[in-house]
Amino acid sequence: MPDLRNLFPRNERYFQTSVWYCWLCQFIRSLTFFLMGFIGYMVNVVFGIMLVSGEDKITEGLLYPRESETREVRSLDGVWSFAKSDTKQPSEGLREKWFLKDLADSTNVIHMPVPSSYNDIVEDAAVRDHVGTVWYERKFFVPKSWQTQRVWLRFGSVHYEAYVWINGNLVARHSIGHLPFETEITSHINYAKENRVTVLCDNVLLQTTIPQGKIVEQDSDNGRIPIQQYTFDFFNYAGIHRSVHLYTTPNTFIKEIILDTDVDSEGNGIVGFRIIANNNDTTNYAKVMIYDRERNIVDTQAVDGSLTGTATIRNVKKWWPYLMSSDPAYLYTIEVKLSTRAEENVDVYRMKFGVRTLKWTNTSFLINDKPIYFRGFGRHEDSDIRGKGLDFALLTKDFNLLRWIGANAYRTSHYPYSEESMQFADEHGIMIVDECPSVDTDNYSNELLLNHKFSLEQLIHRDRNHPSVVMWSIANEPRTQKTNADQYFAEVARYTKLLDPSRPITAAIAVHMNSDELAKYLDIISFNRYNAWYTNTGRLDMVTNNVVNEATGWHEKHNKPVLMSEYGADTVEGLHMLPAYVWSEEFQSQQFSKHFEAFDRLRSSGFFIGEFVWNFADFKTAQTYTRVGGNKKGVFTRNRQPKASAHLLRKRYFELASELDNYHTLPTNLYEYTSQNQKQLDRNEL
Ligand code: GCB
Repeated sequence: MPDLRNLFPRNERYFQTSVWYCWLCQFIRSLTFFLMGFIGYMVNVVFGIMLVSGEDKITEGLLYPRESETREVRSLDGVWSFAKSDTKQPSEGLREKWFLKDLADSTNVIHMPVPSSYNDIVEDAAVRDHVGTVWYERKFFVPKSWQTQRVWLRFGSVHYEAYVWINGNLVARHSIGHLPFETEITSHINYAKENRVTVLCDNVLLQTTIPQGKIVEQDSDNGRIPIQQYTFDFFNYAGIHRSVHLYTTPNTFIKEIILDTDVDSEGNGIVGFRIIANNNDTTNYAKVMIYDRERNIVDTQAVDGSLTGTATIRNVKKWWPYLMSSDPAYLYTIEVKLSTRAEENVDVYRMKFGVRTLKWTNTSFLINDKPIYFRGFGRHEDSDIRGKGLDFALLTKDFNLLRWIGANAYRTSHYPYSEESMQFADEHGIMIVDECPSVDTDNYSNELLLNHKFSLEQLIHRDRNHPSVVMWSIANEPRTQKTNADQYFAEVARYTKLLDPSRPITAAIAVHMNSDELAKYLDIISFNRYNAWYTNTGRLDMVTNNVVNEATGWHEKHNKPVLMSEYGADTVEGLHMLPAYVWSEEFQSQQFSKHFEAFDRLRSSGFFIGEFVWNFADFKTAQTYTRVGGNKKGVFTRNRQPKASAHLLRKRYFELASELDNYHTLPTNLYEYTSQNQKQLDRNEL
């Protein structure tokens, strides 16, 4: 159980003393940092000291909450009470123990929806731009029947750091947003009375958090205030971003299920499974049933001891990506019934899974032995009002749009997306490049390395059973030209491959290939480049050759498959300019088209495996003069309406499906009728 004495939020120190004293402290701190940095640098240079890996943390449990004959699930989503701390006193609520009574008895509260970011819910810039802690609270009852069960409290994600109390008892603490955590609360629950859950959420990002940020103090009209700085290009939304669940398990329960699927030479599916029960008792035994989509039993296995076994699916229907097969995204269900010596079927858990193979070479990446060509997007979890809050209407709409446009993949730029979205990807056949939350990685330190590795460990633990996940991305645009980047990423890559050797690893690199120290550790090289936007702005005649040369250079240097993980142009919907001019819809379409030419040239050279537009939809960023209402590189607006480029991209993605994946049932409205002659030309091209 965490110790309350360690709980004071990380930015409190800025306000414990008077201003001049702070200046003095800061001067001394800066001097110390400078000296330490200098000494550290000398140590690195002279002795070549390496970053050490330290202690690796291991996640346990966290099966997605699902009902069964032995489990009940209750949602705690809804409207919670909410209070923002005074920015200058982020620990006030802790000192005054607000968690011991109703939040409204300690401070002013307002209504706050869960799940949602809190930033855009109220009309107050102080909430939107808040730095530090906020409080959430709600009440709930649990039925008496739960008294004989274990009761768990599970959060899909609280950004960035969370402390959770049940009826005044601290039950959980978790760092790193975008990832789930849970805790058993059986002994803290009142079964006959009302219960209270209180959450403290801290959004502060430091140089050792994932992603990194920095708190600086600045003068304002209201005195000195902390400002959160970060280099990444999306708004640091915060709050309880994903669903909160209460669920029950029996006393002895299934804690984890780990799957490892393959296809044998006769086309049978091989499903390796490992079941972990909480009691680790070797007298446990389990029955494992595999069902096909039509609910027919296709294999049954009985295991005991280590609860490890292999099921076989005759003539397996493989999981294929969207448009790569006439029956994509085929999912089976595994049903696990755990028994103990004392009781049969104590716990039952079911989950869907797919069977597919992944292989990669120096030039290609294969799914079910067929080369993959990614037609995809970089995305964000972002929308108006909700920020990064999970929203099923939005999720469903986004997957409908992905299918409408003919995409077969996206990267979870730049952090793990919701578990529900991973389930959607499995169901829709969308391949996922699954990214951990490390963005613009810099100022390498041991603590950062531990957190970075922990973020990957939590991500892989959460997503390892999803057939849609085909690759891990270990960072976005890390500063891989800097001192220590080499040792740091050698360790991150080693650790990721150790956790999951069945998938290739990548990172989206923006550093020039001559100074980069990371690509050598990757299986697949992804690069981000904004030709005609950040470089040679407006020059549509300086795109195609540059893209071809850069991709070819990466392949020649490292002899690995290459994909372009970001390209694009900010575009204000409704702005039209001829000839094409930056920010106009014409410019975005023409800039895409220049990339398409490059991609087609690259495809014929054999090592180029995919294209990911930046971005699926417009999204909010920190306020800056380079952004008009946020980043406008979306192919869709923030409200998910298509810009002109969406129609162009749709044609290309379906044409590629037709050319590469023999998918010929194209949407009838792909080409609008213009003339008999044109229609003929379009058809001939396919
Ligand atoms: C990038 C980043 C992405 C930004 C994008 C841009 O390279 O990876 O997070 O949003 O550029 O539009 O500047």
